[in-house]
Amino acid sequence: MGILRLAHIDVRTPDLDLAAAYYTEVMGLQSVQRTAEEAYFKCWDEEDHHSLRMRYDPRAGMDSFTFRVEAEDDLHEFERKVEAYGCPTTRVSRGDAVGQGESLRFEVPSGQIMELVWDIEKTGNILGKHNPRPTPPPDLAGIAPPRMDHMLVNAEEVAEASSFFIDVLGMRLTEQVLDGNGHQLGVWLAGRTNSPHDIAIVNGPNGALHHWAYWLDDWDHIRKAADTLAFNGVQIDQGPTRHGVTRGNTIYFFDPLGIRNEVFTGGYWVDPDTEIITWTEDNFGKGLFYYENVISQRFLRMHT
Ligand code: M3P
Ligand code: FE
Repeated sequence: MGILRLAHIDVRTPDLDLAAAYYTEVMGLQSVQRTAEEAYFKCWDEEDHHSLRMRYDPRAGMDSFTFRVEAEDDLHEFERKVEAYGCPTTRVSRGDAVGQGESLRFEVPSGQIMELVWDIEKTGNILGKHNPRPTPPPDLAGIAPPRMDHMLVNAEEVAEASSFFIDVLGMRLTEQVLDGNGHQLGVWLAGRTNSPHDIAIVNGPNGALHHWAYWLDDWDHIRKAADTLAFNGVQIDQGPTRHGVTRGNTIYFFDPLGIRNEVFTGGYWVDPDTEIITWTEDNFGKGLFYYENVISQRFLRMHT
């Protein structure tokens, strides 16, 4: 049993038309379903029904984030474990959410709503399964990332949130930042992927979303993404640069309604027995942005 990977993020946006235009034309996602109140998007190489759900709400921010579990029965086991830890859970029935069956919902210790699901509607990627071409059609708009990669949430008590993800949900710690007293300021956690992180947790207000990130295949695509963002007048937050933590190449920017996005590539391959990397607070500047070695206040303090 276990947590496989990030499945989708559900967010609120005060201007659904503007957000949809940005996520399709600039980010280059595929629009899979749209009503007056909500919109569903996916990347061209994703198999699930969607990886991003947006709904209209006057206040931008995250409703919930969803991870897929390995086996159908895992929902029962996680229900027991999460309840035993002291977090009440609820079941969302098949038919109550688009693109998936029954799910388990609960509030994690840092205040975000997390959902676990096994039964996901598979609609396939853009290439198909019959003699597929190796690349997407050349005329995709915008950045067009192949898939969503990871997300980052804030927590007032990083150690408490981190132990929930590790001890209760069984995720693996890959990197951590410790303050001078040995307390965790940030943690990077992997599910069953070989990525250095599927979710990270960094000190900040409970309940907050810092960003989610899309994967790009190489560093040159990060440079092209920066060109696309600048051409479209998107506000860039940081980069293009490299993280010390994860070693990934990155650029951060804001969607038109103020939610931070990242595109990410590189990093290293994590095996189940890879040893944890530890950063000390005095080196956190390099951990964040290896070339600049700065802890930007906007980067740390802005979230939705
Ligand atoms: C990443 C990453 C913060 C660190 C962010 C790191 C907010 O986004 O992909 O490794 O302190
Ligand atoms: Fe990130």
